Amino acid sequence: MEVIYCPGEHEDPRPGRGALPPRAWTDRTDAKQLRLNGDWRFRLSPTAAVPGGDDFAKAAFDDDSEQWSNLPVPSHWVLHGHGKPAYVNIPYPFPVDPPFVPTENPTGDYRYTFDLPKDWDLNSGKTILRFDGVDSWCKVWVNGTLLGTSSGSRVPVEFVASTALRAGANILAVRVHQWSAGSYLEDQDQWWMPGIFRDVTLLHRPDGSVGDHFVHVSYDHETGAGTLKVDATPSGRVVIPELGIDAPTGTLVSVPHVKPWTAETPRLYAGHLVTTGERVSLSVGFRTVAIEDGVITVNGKRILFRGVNRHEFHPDTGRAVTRETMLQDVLLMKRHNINAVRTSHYPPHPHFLDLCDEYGLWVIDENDYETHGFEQLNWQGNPSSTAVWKDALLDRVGRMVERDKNHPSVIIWSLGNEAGPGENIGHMADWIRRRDPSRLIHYEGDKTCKYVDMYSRMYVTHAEVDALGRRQEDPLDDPELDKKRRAMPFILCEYIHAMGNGPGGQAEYQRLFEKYPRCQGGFVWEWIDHCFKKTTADGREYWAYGGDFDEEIHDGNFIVDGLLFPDRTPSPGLIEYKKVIEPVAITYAGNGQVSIYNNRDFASLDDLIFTYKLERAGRGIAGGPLAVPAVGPRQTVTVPLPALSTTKDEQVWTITAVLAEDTKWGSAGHEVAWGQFAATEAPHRPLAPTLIAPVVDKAAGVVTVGPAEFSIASGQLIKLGQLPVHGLNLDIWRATTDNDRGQEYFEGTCWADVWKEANLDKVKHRVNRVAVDGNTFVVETRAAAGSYNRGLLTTYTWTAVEDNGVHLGVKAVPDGDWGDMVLPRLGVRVGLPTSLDQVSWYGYGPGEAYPDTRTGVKLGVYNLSVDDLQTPYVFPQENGSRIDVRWAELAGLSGGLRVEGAPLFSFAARRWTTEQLQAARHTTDLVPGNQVWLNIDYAVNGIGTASCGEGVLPEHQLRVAETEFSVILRPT
Ligand code: IPT
Repeated sequence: MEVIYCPGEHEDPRPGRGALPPRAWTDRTDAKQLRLNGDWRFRLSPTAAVPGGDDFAKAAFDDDSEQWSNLPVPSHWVLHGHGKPAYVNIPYPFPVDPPFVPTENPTGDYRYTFDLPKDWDLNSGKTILRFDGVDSWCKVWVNGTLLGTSSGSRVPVEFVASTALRAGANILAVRVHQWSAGSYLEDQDQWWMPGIFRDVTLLHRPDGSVGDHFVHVSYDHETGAGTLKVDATPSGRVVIPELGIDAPTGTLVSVPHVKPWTAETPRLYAGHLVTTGERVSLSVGFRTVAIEDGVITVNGKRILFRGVNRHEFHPDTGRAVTRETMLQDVLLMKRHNINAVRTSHYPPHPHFLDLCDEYGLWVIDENDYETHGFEQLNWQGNPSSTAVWKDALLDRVGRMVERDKNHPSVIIWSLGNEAGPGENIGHMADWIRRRDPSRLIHYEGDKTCKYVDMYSRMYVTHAEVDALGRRQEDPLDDPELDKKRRAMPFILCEYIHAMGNGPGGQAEYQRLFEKYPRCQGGFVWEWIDHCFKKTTADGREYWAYGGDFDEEIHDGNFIVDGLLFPDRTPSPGLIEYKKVIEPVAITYAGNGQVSIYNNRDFASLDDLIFTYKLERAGRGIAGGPLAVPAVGPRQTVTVPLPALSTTKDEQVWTITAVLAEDTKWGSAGHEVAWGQFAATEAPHRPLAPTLIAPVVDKAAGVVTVGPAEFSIASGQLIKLGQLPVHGLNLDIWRATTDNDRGQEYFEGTCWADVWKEANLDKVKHRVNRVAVDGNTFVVETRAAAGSYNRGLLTTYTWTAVEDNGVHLGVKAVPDGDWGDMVLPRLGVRVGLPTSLDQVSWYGYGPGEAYPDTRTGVKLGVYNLSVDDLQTPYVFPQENGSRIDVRWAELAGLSGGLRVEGAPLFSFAARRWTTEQLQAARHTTDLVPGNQVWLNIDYAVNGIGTASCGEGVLPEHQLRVAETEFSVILRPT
């Protein structure tokens, strides 16, 4: 047999060939650099075996044929009309046969012609070609000379290009395979998107230029002194003018007084490293990371992570994100009180870390490593435990550490995500410990914490976090390991899953982090929805998710789980998170005083100014600055509030803390924290009935109660004043949320399934009796779902009240066997004319809120259109409910409706029915109908975070029980 083709080197599990050893990354140097980003020539082939072999790499190759077109670099070719992106969460999209990948292996050939600048000196030093990210495997030639190969999509690779280059025009050729042995190591929950997706740069390395440099720092919080040692090859001098440092590399320099770097006070000292051939800029941040008494400390203080997991994503460009987008992310994080990022699940573009240094964010830098798909094979053959992968794993973790080691923001190295257990995890940890003992090591998959420095988990329930806080977790079999793990700090590397409406239960987690020193906070899963724009046949845009690109295997909308919508608009979940993690706790201290607690770990509150506002029945009556004395980290002050005049109305204090001056990340006046509490509560005074009896007109078949007109036959409200009203009935259904549908990861109840099985979405209303009873009109019904004997005996009692109103009392009494059912909602729904398109209310807002997602909303008077009341979740679901509303008015061109609580209600208004909302798969499926549907709720069920995590906590569940509630309706 003569073998004439054998697939390929891209299936070799070992690291690529020909690369230079990894080193610290910087683009701040006086050595010449040439970005090779731009329009490249590109050809896509369906398999790795491309006809013509490597011919395309030859300088003389003709790339003008019709197979070739232009493609921007950096980019993913699947976002430029060559194939499609594909989303899978856990399983591999190809057969698991490591290290082999399918023959069907989209392969991109790239060619780029560039002129070497005239002053580029090829005769001295070296010229290096660097790729910052190529997904997933590449082979590189310059002018037909092979430089090497690389795997490891999100770590850089450098090749020496000097001898292959020539003055004038040069041709760079790159072959990229979508699938390679490395794909087995890159099974992250994200879109599969191949291509050269980060910068390509040519670097001149003059003789005597810096090969590698390592900035070692420390800070002694007791003395205020710092140390600095910069190791470099070759040696040179380190100059930090501001500190008077001008010292040889390799020497330990003590600085008696230095300002430390923290995420709250990101003090950097500018300087440079000078060798005979190069001058590299340095940004030095002095800090010491440690574990002391079982907690993670920086500069001697326990820190608390208020974090997010950030994937790199932009809806137009995928993981090829611009520096503007990186900055936008950092600004959004800072403006929402976020202080930490886990770079899930790979090292980000290196510039992002420069921004974290500069703006102040704690970083867990994560290795580009996940093998989650092996879980369903019981981790058999898993690279973490298979010797053949050891070198590849050491290679990629090394490329991360070497690249990022000079960032003060990086305080923790993470070995990867969801890659099971195994000794290769230990090899990576050992290597890091030897190379960089100044930082901590994280890996959630090391369940026994054999190799890591902290106990990390994901999606743990509140109850378990509480136990962990007390160091009362279930023991490990091995007593030694158990002792070690129990003494460790605890973090949630992922928690509160921001999928769809929610996540609920955030405030309850935060309380645990603040209660137990061991619990050092967590990282929300995740920062942004990963969706691409698509257009319907009639030209309307929507956000596409898994399955929208004809993927054979996909995980649907599980990729739509961010605190930001795909266009980076903050979701209600982010507004909630901002409030839950705010760095100042402002609460009522009693006796007309407000308590102000500085919840920061390092900084004072000197950058903030405080104001107060007093509102009466939602209208501002007083306000002004509030003088707050200096308050150090973790200290409290109490401040008197101005004197109050008494009134019969509800009065509310709102105290806000805003930036006093413009900062790098926010303008003066930006709200950082706030507190709101009652000044005087309004006693609830029931309205006096008018004592006007209902008027019965049997001939016309109607009954009139004050402004309300009813049908005798159906008992239904048909008119309110001049306003036609449609189908006011008890309503217990909501379009299920991702969290209602959840419990995939936790054992527990998936309420959406229980509700559907119980037909709660198909409630029928039977009228038992329509009666006039003194001054009231009474309609007795039984609201019940098909197929079962359970129902709610529902009585509507209507009474005319003063000022042309009608009081509706609803009593719902469970009938039949409800078990321990929870209801989606309990209230009434009514159809109104579409002209009622403006809503104002006095209650919490301006955004939506549910019982367990209501921390971020404030009591006030708000106005929004019906359209703007909707939260446009990418996957349509229940949304837009406003909580604890005192009154709401729907108005339009002609006539309107006012609803008054007796005392409180929740409401939602939308131009489609709940049934349409339930059926929709994309926002474009929601088409306004001929009614505005108003839900007036006594209560709604909580939200929870069961799409991946814990369900609704018992105190936020709406249990079936006998219930009475009332509202007053008035035509306006
Ligand atoms: C966890 C993953 O680490 C993360 O990448 C993401 O997939 C998240 O879940 C859900 O969106 S793993 C899960 C089994 C808890």
